[in-house]
Amino acid sequence: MKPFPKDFLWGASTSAYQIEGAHNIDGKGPSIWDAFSSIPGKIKNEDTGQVSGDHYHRFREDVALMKQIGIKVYRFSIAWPRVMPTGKGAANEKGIQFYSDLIDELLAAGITPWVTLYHWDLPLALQLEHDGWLGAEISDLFAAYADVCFDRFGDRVKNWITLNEPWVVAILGYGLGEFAPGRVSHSEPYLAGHNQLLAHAKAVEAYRKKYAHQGGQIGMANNCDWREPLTDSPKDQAAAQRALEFFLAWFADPIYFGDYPAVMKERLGDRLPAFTEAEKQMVKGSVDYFGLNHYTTMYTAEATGPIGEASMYGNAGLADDQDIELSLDESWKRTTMGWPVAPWGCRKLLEWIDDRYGRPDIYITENGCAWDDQKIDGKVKDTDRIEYYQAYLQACQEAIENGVKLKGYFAWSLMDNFEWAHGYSQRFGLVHIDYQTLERTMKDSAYWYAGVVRENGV
Ligand code: PNW
Repeated sequence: MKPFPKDFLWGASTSAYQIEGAHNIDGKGPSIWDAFSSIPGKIKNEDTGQVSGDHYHRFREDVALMKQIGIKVYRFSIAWPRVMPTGKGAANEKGIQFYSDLIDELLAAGITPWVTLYHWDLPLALQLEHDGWLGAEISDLFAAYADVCFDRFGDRVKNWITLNEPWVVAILGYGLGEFAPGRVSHSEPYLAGHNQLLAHAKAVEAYRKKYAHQGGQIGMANNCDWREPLTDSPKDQAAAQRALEFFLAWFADPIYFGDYPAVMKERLGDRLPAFTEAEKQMVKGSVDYFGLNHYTTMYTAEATGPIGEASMYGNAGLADDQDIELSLDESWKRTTMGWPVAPWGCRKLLEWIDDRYGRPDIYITENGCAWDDQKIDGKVKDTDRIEYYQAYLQACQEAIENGVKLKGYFAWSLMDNFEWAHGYSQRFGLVHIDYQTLERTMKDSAYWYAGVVRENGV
């Protein structure tokens, strides 16, 4: 593999509910994921995040592992209900202390924190009292919470991500009911998306107005798969473009251009809320960089009949709103999530973003894969994961050579964790966690990754 630019950032990501455990101690309030995972049938094997990797108690050990791998930047999220148990009002000092200690531990290890403010664990009280992301108050409540985080951590945290994957929250949380809060609707996703954009923009406005002296940067992490036209017919090409606009441009167009894509307005009508002029101005320009979570690729065609099975997967979105039909090539290797390994799609997506949004600085804030662990002689052989990372990093390298301003890459994930509705059945980590004993084992992929980081001289 060709070397990356000298100042390229190498990191790994996690999120609070997926690794912390300690779900009800030191004053933490319940989140919608605590509630959702207590409902029978929602999570594979009835797993919950109550203990998970117990990172809350073992974070010093985990930071030492990061140092060993050579990771230079670490992306984690703050659990809103740990910092504000009911989502508003006074901060919970023990929750603040935990994140403060984690940040200090990272800095002492020479690791730069990248902090996500919202990775899906909404305080349950806000769901019950304010209708979660559907409520008119949620954007102000989020901005007030964000303000507390900037105030308490911003002296040491210089890289912020407001929201993780608003698309997933909207589609899987409010459209397909697969994630918390488990709602099923064809209109709520677009309202939940709208309120997330406003929440993001209000938090960024507060950061820029009150905390400019901290000298940090702020953005959002959007997820998008690549959509490759099934054939080169104009219809399929238009379908693939439309699918990308319903996926990524849904959130990125308001941020870069001040409004939703025309195709969404046309097709959704009243189901897509409209921004006021003042809101357009506030949302436009509300990021300092483009954060991208990317995992996979699917073929896309214009739908010719009823939407088929592949398009019913969560990652199609509401396919009938888009008139698209997804498919895959049976020869493609697929991870245990069922997601195709198609690194060329990563390069094409980076180039699509580069082109559409005027060559922004891009950070891949998540990329990775789930594979079952094969333990051999007490070590985890991780050949498939190494191959995936090699291929996707190669694709990133090609994008950079083609002029894309890709500035950094975060592997998902640092350690095995609670994979949402899949519970502990899907293993994304560079580090293996044995959930019986909570022991950590390094995987081959972690050593390989450490090698790549070293080769690039950071
Ligand atoms: C992301 N989809 O979730 C999240 O940011 C992580 O918390 C998660 O563990 C990781 O990717 C792996 O799943 C996604 O259906 C969930 O397209 C679903 C989709 C995409 C991303």
